[in-house]
Amino acid sequence: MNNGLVFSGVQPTGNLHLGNYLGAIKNWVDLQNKKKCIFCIVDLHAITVSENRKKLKENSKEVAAAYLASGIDPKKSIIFVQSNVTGHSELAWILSCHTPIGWLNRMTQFKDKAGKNKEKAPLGLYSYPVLMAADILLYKSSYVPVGEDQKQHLELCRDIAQSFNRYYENEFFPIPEPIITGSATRVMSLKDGTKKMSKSDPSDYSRINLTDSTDELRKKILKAKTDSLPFPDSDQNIENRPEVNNLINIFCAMTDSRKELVLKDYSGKDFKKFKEDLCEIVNQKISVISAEMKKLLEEKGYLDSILNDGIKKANEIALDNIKEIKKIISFYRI
Ligand code: AQP
Repeated sequence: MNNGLVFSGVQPTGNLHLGNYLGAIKNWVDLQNKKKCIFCIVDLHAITVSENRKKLKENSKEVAAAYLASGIDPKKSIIFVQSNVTGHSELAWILSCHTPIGWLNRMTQFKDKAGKNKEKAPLGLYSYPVLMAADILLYKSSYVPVGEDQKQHLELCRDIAQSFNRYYENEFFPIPEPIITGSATRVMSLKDGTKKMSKSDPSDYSRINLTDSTDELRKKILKAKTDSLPFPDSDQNIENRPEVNNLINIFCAMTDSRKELVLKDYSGKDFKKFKEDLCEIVNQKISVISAEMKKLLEEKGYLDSILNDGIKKANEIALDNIKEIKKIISFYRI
């Protein structure tokens, strides 16, 4: 049955960026006023990449601070750290038994992240999408707000849910719907408009971090790659200009404006003026978020108490659902 519940998460891998904010967190803030939401800090996912295994505790707190500073309200939404609710790993195993290897072989994120070293990549990186399906289905979630990059994983999650339901001839798992909204569902690197903005890009100039100072983000935006053509006056003039398109999308998403209005406002003006205005707009939002994050991280015990409360609430739902799932599978019970 569709319970209308929303589930999403971010990996505690440091350096949350504008892509995470515009592609995911910003949309969550609106959703929490309409639906019951669970926002997870997915640390089990973070350990699939060896460089991310350090500073997990600090990074988890930083993500929690980013959630709160961006406007997630712990009175309305459940906020917790994944590894504290054992149901995620338990369900991941069960679902892995309902996931043909051929489905996983199609996942492009594994191919991108494993690169040429596929044979040496950890099994966890390969089965990452099954854990993601478990995260969502553990709460029988109906909606999953994510950036465009997670669309394929969401489709797999739907296939896994259907496969389980079909096998046990019931409708236990709702088939979750992705919510991919806003003008910046895929924020691209500031240095290469064909690559997604990412925490793991070696160049810090490729992304705007939520903790960047005014100076840093100004330098990054002013240096962002564009081209020698004039500012576009229509969608047609953006074709084959991925860097320009990216900056305009960021502008639209930050100001909640329609693209045609932005194109009309800036057509005929030079990029310098547009970039100056973009610095101002991004800085207004990011400086408030980063100042609030700093305050929350310095406040002893506050984040721990929010996360503890979230863990208890998430566990209550997870334990009930795991019990039901085990009954459906008919595992032996005393
Ligand atoms: N560039 C992006 N544009 C729009 N949305 C994005 N998201 C990530 N990058 C972009 C969305 O943010 C949410 C959390 O992502 P994540 O941190 O859990 O994992 P990720 O997608 O792997 O992010 P990164 O930055 O690319 O991390 P690394 O470099 O470690 O792999 C998701 O909803 C995602 O769609």
